[in-house]
Amino acid sequence: MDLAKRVNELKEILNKASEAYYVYDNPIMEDYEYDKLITELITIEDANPELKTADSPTNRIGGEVLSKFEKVTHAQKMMSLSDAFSYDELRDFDNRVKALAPNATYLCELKIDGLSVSLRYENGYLVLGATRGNGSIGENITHNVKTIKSVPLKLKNDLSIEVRGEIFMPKKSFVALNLEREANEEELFANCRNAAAGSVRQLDSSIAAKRNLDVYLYYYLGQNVNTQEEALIEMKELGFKVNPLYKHCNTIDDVIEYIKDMGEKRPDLPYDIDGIVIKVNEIKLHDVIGETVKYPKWAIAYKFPPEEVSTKLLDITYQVGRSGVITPVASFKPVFVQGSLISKATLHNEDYILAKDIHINDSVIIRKAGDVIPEVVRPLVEERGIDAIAFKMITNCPCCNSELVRRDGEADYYCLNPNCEEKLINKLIHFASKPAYNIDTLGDKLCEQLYNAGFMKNIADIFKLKNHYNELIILPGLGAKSIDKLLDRIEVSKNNNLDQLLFGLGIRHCGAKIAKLLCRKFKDIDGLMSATYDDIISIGDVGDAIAYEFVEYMKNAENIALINELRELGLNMTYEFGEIKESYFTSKKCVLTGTLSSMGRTDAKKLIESHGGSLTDSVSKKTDILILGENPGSKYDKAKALGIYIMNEEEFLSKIKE
Ligand code: 3BA
Repeated sequence: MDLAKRVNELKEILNKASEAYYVYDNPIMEDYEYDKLITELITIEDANPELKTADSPTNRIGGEVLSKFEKVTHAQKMMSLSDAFSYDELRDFDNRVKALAPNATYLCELKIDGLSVSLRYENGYLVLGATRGNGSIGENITHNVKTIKSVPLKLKNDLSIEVRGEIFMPKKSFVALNLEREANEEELFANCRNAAAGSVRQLDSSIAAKRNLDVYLYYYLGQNVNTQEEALIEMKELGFKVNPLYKHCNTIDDVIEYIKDMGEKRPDLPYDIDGIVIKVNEIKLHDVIGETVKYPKWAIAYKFPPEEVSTKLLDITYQVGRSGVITPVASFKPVFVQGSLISKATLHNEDYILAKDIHINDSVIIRKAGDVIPEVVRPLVEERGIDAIAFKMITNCPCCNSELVRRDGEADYYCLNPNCEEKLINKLIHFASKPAYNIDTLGDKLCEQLYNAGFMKNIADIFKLKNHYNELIILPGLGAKSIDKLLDRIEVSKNNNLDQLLFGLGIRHCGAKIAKLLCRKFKDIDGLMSATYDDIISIGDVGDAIAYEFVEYMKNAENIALINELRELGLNMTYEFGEIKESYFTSKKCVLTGTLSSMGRTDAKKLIESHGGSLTDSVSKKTDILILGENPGSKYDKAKALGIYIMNEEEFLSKIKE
């Protein structure tokens, strides 16, 4: 076969599929098909590097690591925008514009809360992605820009052009990223913009590749277009992603109408916006109106006030985390902020509350940081009444009453009682949670209930619940069916990989990522238990606080006893490197319908993948096997109609074990 021809074919199909999915939000290919074709392309390119071109979709995978950022001088200065915070200021802007250009009309766009980027194409190929920097000089971030799926690597025409726009992270991706960072004990991003900026300011492009960044373009440099609206349409035709919610307005009253309308839509948009950009639509009028050294006088940004609501702070309560850390929490009269009802917000620690001078019974201003996490902005000191109670940090644990300690140089207080019940419950909750041992039928509430009922005091007890079957099925809210499901899931979970167990133990500073690194190095539980401080430090990516805590944990007699008990209970104690087994499922495309009693969908997918198969969402001619769970959906009918092999759960499990 002519490889060069095949490479061209693959590039064309894959780039088209990606454009349909990421730019037009209109998928034309199944994920597994895409994965199959890209794997083929990677294989050919690896064997024949001369066939890899700049527009190959394999460039998006990332992996290029720079030693420093290169400076880039912008061909045309990237200006900034002047701000308006009120409709009056907008009317002033309109008057200034009309004095110089009486016939001007306006093109209004959403102001995406991300970071500006400039993209340069030469002969149709993307050659440069650069940050705004100080407007004159930015940084070369081409390696990261190439990982953004909606950025065309090659244009349909062989044009040499520059376009500018905003890189952003969708709200959902931001929330998911922070959840993952929390599980890994990494610092959280405050909002979508910081998360996007933090992702493109990385020397290693494989980080940006994982971050689900996106881009909207809004500025088309020096081309033959007459209006901003034409520029947007033209960019869209060239294959760039352009935000569709722009509007052409003839008068400033129409502009204000549009702003109000978008203000209402704002909470429901899948990305953050911080305002509306208003531009004179007629490009020939831009020179007439002019610019200052910093910003064009033909455009302005109306900034939305962040939605802040006042409510009454009813109480400050305290949570005891699994490590014993005490977190003060504000409880206030429930209020709606940007679309959701909230009644609690973390107050972090003593210093935070004292610095903000928050009193109980104060009226407080609440807002959502980064549009998601509720935050107490400040108290309304001027409205403080005689019922206000100054804050004083508690001295004893709210749960077990033991005296709290604040270590030198730390802001947090800790409860050091190893038997503090709230701490024990939170340890169990952490162990069962998704990023740890992932026992999805054992949620927070059930952990608490089983702890309080006396059946589950520590991690080992989870695996002994089956000895209490008759007592468990009569607990309030439970029953034989839910207990069967719970016990099944617990049994299956014993095969989990060792890093999940290690993370689940909740060793101080040992997040999910560190647990993986340690397992990779020491391979099994005996290796981990006998690792010395120096062995751990020699990994390189593990710091000395972690090494110290880890060795201390493994020296402690109670911890050793717990681990030995878990071993006897049959939990997997070796680290699997994720090799793929040759099996019945090798290269088979499976689809699951309904629910399995022995595992959730995520585990079924992992299991099938580790046996060489794949699990996809929808049935097609190419599906090999339909796995039939309880309460199947329409996939069952479709599979029958297509004559696809159907297997029930029992057969699935026995084939896996073969
Ligand atoms: N339009 C940001 N600047 C924008 C081209 C001008 C402009 C923005 C904009 C100056 C957004 C300043 C940084 C910059 C490209 C300069 C937008 C947005 N238009 N829709 C008028 O959505 N955030 N930002 N970026 N050149």
